[in-house]
Amino acid sequence: MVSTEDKKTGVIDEILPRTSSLIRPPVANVSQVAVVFATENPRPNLLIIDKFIAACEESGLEILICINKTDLNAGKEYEEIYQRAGFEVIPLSATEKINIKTLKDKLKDKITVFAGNSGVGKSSLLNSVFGEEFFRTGEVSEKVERGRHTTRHSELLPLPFGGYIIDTPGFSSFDIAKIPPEDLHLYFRDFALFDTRCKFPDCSHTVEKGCSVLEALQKGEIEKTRHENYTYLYNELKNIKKW
Ligand SMILES: Nc1nc2c(ncn2[C@@H]2O[C@H](COP(=O)(O)OP(=O)(O)OP(=O)(O)O)[C@@H](O)[C@H]2O)c(=O)[nH]1
Ligand SMILES: [Mg+2]
Ligand SMILES: [Zn+2]
Repeated sequence: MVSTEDKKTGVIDEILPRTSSLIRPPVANVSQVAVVFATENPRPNLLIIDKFIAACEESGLEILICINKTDLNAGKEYEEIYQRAGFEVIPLSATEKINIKTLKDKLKDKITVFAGNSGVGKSSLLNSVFGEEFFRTGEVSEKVERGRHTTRHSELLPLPFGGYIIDTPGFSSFDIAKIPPEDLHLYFRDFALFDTRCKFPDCSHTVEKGCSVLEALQKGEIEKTRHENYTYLYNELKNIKKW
């Protein structure tokens, strides 16, 4: 008889539950996502960022906003948008080693996946965290301000001070197609104070006159870009559903 060992086949004893999952990047059991973008080169696309954040919220992940390349442009406006929306924000510079200590403190004892467009400096930030050139980094093409997808696989590495990090290849799009449009507002944490107060039971919080989310927007209590991106994504999800 041939043993399992000889046949080089394995037996699955147990399938552990996945505490969190993301469609892209393909990693499981992550406790936190560091959403990385650069203030410049490449400029941030807040629609893609808000879409990614919504998908992370839906997965129940902790979110850390990492604003890199603040040596090129301070990017205070981005810091304000996400701080006011209720996120933890760290302004960083991998090259000038700005706030790396703060980043390290936030990574300690957690499994953090680094996600963000190609060229924003995810691998560079991680090299600063390790204090060594662990990860290969690549230039950003000047002409199109696009990264070169230097990191090709997701890599999990233990941190010397506790916890794990996962460097991922840059992404340019992220799928939130599984979120029903009527649930999308739940994944915009800055709407939470207002959507519960909305007097319309089936409100989309996009155009309805008298909607409390729109009133908060008008009073400046919700960031304009956040609501704009919410509306765009809401309509996108609605159109997907029709097909
Ligand atoms: N000025 C400046 N440049 C930076 C900073 N961080 C990274 N860079 C540069 O940006 C380029 C891209 O950095 P990477 O770390 O390779 O970016 P990435 O996000 O890992 O890119 P992918 O692996 O393609 O997803 C490199 O030329 C880095 O030297 C920063 O804080 N300031
Ligand atoms: Mg990389
Ligand atoms: Zn409403």
